[in-house]
Amino acid sequence: MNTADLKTLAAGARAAMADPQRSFLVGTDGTPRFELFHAASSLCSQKVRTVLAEKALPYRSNDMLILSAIQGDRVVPAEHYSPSYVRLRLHAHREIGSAFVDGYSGRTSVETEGFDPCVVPLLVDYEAGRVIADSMRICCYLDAVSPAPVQLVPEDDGARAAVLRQAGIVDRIPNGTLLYGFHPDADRRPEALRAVMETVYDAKVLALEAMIDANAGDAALVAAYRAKIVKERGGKAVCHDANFQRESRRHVATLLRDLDRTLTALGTPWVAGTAFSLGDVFWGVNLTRLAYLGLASMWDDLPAVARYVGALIQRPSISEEVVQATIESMPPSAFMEALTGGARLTLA
Ligand SMILES: N[C@@H](CCC(=O)N[C@@H](CS)C(=O)NCC(=O)O)C(=O)O
Repeated sequence: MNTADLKTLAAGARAAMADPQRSFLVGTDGTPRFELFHAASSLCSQKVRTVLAEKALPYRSNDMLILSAIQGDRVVPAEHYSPSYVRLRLHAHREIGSAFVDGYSGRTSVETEGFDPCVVPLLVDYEAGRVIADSMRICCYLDAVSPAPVQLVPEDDGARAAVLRQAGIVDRIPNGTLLYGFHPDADRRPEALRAVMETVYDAKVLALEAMIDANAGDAALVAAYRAKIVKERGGKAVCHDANFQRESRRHVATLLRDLDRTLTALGTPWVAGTAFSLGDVFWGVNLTRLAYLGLASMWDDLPAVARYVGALIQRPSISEEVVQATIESMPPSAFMEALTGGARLTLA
């Protein structure tokens, strides 16, 4: 896409944000190469922001509201449902080629679920005239175009495979279930979050139906919104399903035991060796989310994971873009204080 068209769509996506102050420059470059559409609280966005921070890359940050709200008889759509933003994602989708998402598993991986046209994050690269969707692809792209000062995906084939294996494991964790689902035995999510989750799917579907009505003449947009509705209806169907919730948590417990074994066998500070890598970025984000949800007890008997969490949250990029961002953008969770000892962690 040419730069003028990219700029027009990006400006449209920004214009749909209720508060223009949530669009700002990170770094000192007045016209940065990159623009990121994301949300402070979003796990996938945190991965990308951590990579940008590791590389000290300047960018325009658009911190979007990704929850739709029902206000009286009116629905206020999430900002990432706007036509301009979804058109940007559809453009990025052409590079990926997979089908649209067509159901709900609790996972958000493009690799296993298909492409969701109505999510964050999204990266615009004005220099290359490209739009990149999906956190895994965006992180690998940023690492490739800007390998200094820290290369997060090594060039050596074996090391690269080990890093991408760990990032892939995290990419396929059923985070949707953990955040949106009502666990029958031990739902430790903050009360305010649970309250939101009781109506979140209805708000999403109403908002998406309103977007279809308002854009009925645009077949591509309508198809995108329809795919999203299928996924969200699927989420609603299982959010109170006890077996589904228990099974997701059991699966995560298995992954954590595997992680403990990997860390113990390696004996290195990081998950794929002595160098901090994209695997650590992904685990740092996900382990922080598990702690926020009150699930840090899952590594009570996993000493290598416990040590790893301690090291991850001391890393300035993770401390700022993940831990601090979670505290500032999500309903308060007492479990975050347990993770940080109540202190702001930024070391820089
Ligand atoms: N595979 C995608 C998943 C993106 C995704 O599911 N994003 C979530 C936040 S982490 C989102 O935008 N949720 C809002 C919604 O579904 O409406 C990626 O890694 O970028």
